[in-house]
Amino acid sequence: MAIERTLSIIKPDAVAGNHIGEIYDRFEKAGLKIIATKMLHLDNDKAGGFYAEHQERPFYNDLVSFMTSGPVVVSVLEGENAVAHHRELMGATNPQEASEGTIRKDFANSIDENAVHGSDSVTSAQREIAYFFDDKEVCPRTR
Ligand code: RTP
Ligand code: MG
Repeated sequence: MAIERTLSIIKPDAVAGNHIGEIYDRFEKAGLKIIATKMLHLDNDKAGGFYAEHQERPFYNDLVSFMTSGPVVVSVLEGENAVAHHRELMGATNPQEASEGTIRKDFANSIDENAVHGSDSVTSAQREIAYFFDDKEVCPRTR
């Protein structure tokens, strides 16, 4: 399997719930390496641009409003098959449909406030990582 990179966002509900450490623990225990990270309070332009693909969807305004409601933690994860592996750890978009033991099952309350984001393809991951990080802010392991 290929070594990939993917973008993770711990969303405002999970930051407010004090779940940053527990979510990071799941990534690390699953073998995903955190190779970049920052905490940000997104403004409308930054959050709206991130979710631009959903601009015409009925939930877009609520999504941007939620994503700007408090700080988020944005990270780059690296590992084998990282894009799909991370999505498996996250669980379904709607936490009511998420499998037992997934992040959304355990930490999310609704489809609108669902704790985490993860890139949905390698192509999206490349775009999303560049949206938040300069090359020099990404720190692959040297040991
Ligand atoms: P994300 O991008 O946040 O990782 O979530 P996702 O891939 O699982 O879902 P996506 O289809 O990309 O949707 C982005 C976010 O929009 C909200 N959403 N609401 N009410 C709805 O039908 C609906 N569909 C999507 C969710 O909060 C989702 O995370
Ligand atoms: Mg998505």
